[in-house]
Amino acid sequence: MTKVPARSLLTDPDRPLRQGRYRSPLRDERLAAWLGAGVGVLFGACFLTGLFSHLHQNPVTWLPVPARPAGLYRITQGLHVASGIASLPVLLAKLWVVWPRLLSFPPFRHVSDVVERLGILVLVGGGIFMVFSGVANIALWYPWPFSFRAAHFWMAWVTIGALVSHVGARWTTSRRALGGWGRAGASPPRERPRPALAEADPALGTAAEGVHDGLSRRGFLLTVGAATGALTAVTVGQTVPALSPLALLAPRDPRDRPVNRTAAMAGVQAGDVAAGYVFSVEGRVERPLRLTLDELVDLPSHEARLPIACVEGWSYSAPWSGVRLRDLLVLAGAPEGAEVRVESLEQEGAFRTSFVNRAQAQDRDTLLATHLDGDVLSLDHGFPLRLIGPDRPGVNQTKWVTRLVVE
Ligand SMILES: Nc1nc2c(c(=O)[nH]1)N[C@H]1C(S)=C(S)[C@@H](COP(=O)(O)O)O[C@H]1N2
Ligand SMILES: [Mo]
Repeated sequence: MTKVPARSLLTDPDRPLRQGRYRSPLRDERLAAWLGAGVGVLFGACFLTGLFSHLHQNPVTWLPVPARPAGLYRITQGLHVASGIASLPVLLAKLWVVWPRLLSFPPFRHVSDVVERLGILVLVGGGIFMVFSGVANIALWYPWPFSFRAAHFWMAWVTIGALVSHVGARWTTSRRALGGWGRAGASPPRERPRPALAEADPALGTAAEGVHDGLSRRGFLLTVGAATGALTAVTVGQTVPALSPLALLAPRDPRDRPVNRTAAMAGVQAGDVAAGYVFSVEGRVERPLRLTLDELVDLPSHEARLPIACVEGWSYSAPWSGVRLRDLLVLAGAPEGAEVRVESLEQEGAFRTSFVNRAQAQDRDTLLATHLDGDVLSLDHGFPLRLIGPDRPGVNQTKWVTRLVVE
């Protein structure tokens, strides 16, 4: 057996990691900067909309979520899922463009190189984890022992932290590569000479080398854009009605009024509901209420067209009708500015209760609904009574409601 010295992997002309082996006119700084900007915008949008969703599910008193516009959560969460999915091809393209640089030999010249590479590892690993765990959650597939929500939330901070420090480290180079935007009197981007990574690092080629036998930079960007657009098109139909026929990769079709957790899964049985259903309003009220279903249905009913928007990205807007929450609060003599905890017949499960803040409790469209699309609710959609309110995530639209506790 011939002994191959370790370094030959990097220096032998025919070895894959040899310097300069991955020369391509596409591997230049300008393209890297463009793709980096794309990843930055998509991750940024995904992060902010994710924080908004977190705030809905983990309310804090000093920053109450608004009740209006009614479709706000539907838009932010649609954007969250779409931007997360769309970021994947852009992230992979960016990695492809810069990876010879990540493998260049010697691996680092300064301590700062090590720090930068570790940061990139966290950014890429974190980004891939975020998209993977999000998509797995959409598929209701949890191939890990930890809590999805906690891991997705904390990893988002780690990833965005790595993104911010990477942007900080690359800001000057990227701005130069993008043509000095934002500087007064800068010439238009295309006319500026483009410094190539190859100047600093022989592992990278430059567009100026004239080896234009493959894709052009524009062609490459268009391909990445098309991949991103196609992924978006086959998923975003779960929330944009006009595109629903295209939503091949979205597991649930909103036109079918999907159900994530059925009554059977939640341990709620039709028999139990029929036998002894009582609806009550308790807590900080002057006149606690106990109503049968007939008494509840005799109260004035209102109709509201409201979206139901699952955190997983699917949503639809439909006519709901039932009793206004604020009417029940008046009936029970709840104090001004009351906030409400809504409880389900469901005994266990993360979504058996939800919180309604002051603005949402007072909104004319926050209903304890008995009907959807003009029909009595089906057991799976929460019969006999479910909460539906403006600007709330699906997880907070509690089904099989049996009690309100005024706080
Ligand atoms: N009690 C209870 N209510 C619940 C849930 C649940 O698991 N238990 N799931 C929620 C979630 S995640 C969503 S998206 C909506 C979906 O409503 P639907 O099943 O009527 O479509 O119900 C919400 N209400
Ligand atoms: Mo949901």
